[in-house]
Amino acid sequence: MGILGFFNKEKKETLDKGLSKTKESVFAKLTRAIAGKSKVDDKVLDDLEEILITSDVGVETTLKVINRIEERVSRDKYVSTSELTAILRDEIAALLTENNTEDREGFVLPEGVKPYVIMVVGVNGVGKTTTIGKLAYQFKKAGKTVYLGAADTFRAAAVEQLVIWGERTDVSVVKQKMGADPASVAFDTLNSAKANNADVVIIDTAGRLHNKINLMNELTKIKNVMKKVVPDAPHEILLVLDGSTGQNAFEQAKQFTAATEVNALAVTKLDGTAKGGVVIGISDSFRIPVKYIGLGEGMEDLQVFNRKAFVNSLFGE
Ligand SMILES: Nc1nc2c(ncn2[C@@H]2O[C@H](COP(=O)(O)OP(=O)(O)OP(=O)(O)O)[C@@H](O)[C@H]2O)c(=O)[nH]1
Ligand SMILES: [Mg+2]
Repeated sequence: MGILGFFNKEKKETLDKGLSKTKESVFAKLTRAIAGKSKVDDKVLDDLEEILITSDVGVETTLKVINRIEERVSRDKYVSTSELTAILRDEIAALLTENNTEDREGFVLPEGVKPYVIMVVGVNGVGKTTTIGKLAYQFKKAGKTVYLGAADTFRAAAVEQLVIWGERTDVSVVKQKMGADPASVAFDTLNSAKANNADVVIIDTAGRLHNKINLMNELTKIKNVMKKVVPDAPHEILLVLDGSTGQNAFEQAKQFTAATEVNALAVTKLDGTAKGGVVIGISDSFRIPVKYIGLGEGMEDLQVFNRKAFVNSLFGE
């Protein structure tokens, strides 16, 4: 087994397929930038900077990557353009893994925390409910007892959508009527979960309220009510970001992390977009780890984010 031993073939295929648009776009630009050139010079580096920025890596992260490559070029004197993708891959992987936290292997819950409570937040349409369904599937598959709480009571369809995911994955869903108090739904969910000795609770929340202040106040209220049942809940506040919105996802991450105690990120919809580079920028720019990536609408299309696997998939191994 290599470093990616746990990362099986099927998962790699989903990742490669999901990232293919981003990869094609980056490579097309790279090919153009180095056409007719044999050596990495200032012009190539300038073009590379532009490629990374237009691939949604973000300015700050791009500059770090360029600096690293510049250092390497000045150290090695002659760097051929044919080495450029390999160098990019190595330097981006090194940058992302520098802050030495290990990538997790698989959908694992911390030991001794029961129920482990995950509150899922994010603006409307980013993929919260779908991500919850996919997580429910994975935890259930791992033999865990899962409870879902339909605390997005803003729309009737939201509750139904979660109920469908509950049926599909064969896990319990706690709900009330549309318009019910979301905090009350969360309270009920935690009580049921506790009474049934559940391993994990995932709370869905509304992404759309009358305004941003309302939304943040409501999230705070849900959090506080949950503590009455499980004092250290929520253990995880998972912010879901739509990767296909590129820099917008970045902005949302900034706003949410400033307003709530988000401690995990999920970046969805990386399939079908050329903006997958945004994961590199987000992973580098926020202290909060990108925990999951969404690569499709199916149950199996959520992966635990692995920085090396991601960069390898994007720039070839
Ligand atoms: N292609 C693709 N589609 C996704 C992914 N994740 C979610 N979606 C789709 O995005 C749409 C919105 O997803 P939801 O899960 O309903 O989003 P939400 O954040 O719960 O939305 P609200 O409840 O309205 O706030 C759905 O059509 C999903 O199937 C993904 O990783 N890839
Ligand atoms: Mg939803």
